[in-house]
Amino acid sequence: MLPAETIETFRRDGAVLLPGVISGDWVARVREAIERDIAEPGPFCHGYTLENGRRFHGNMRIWENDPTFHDYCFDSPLPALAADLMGASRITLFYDQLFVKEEGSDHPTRWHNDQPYWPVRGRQVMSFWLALDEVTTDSGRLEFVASSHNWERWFQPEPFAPGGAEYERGENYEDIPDIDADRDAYNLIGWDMQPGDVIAFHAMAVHGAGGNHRLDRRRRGYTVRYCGDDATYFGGPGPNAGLRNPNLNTGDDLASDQYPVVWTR
Ligand SMILES: O=C(O)CCC(=O)C(=O)O
Repeated sequence: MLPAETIETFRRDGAVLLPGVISGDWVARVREAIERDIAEPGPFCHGYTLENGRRFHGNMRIWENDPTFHDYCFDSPLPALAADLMGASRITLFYDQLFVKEEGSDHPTRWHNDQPYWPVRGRQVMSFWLALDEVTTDSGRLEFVASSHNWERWFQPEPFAPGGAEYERGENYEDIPDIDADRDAYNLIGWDMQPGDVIAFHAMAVHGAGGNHRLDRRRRGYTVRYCGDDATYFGGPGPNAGLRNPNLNTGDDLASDQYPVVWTR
């Protein structure tokens, strides 16, 4: 489905822009579902109000309760694209997550890599971040440290905002360097985006995002995380409690009600 060059870029850099891969129809449906979620967030909501009164709405595992998010995770082009990018023969849905920076919600998203936050091990683990608005530097576009997915460095999860989820110290996890203090030392990549554009990125890719400094535009992002053939459950210390699966043990195959198989070759 994808040009070989796109797959090569994903594997080399750990992140690649997929322009316009999500149709206007999906964008409209996901936007409506986001409003439903904001009005009635479920148990995994991690939204908060900033000191300036502006709102950041975040939530996860929302496909489990909303038919539109469910259908997007299962039936959009994403599972097949994940298989292509990772070279996988089977795709499980790990979970989905919303990142809505309302106008003036200027808190940056801290630099991190995702997999230390997650109870999953393996190399075939990735995400797709969908833009639901035009995204520019001043509205909080994502940035990645190119090729950091190959560093094999597990950075300690920390709360994304004061009062956010706390994390146990993971075994062999280290503190993230201050990337903003030394930006020239890193090969940073990022893209302005239009609604329907998606960034595909590896779960070990170091990334962050600016705040939304614009007062005339929201920055709605919706991310879906998928795993491929070599991913297994991890029950040890470090990851987010809300993503754990009480029915699995370390080393188990992920396929389960919580992490359903959504695509097979
Ligand atoms: O949208 C953001 O600000 C952060 C997104 C992110 O970290 C992710 O999708 O893993």
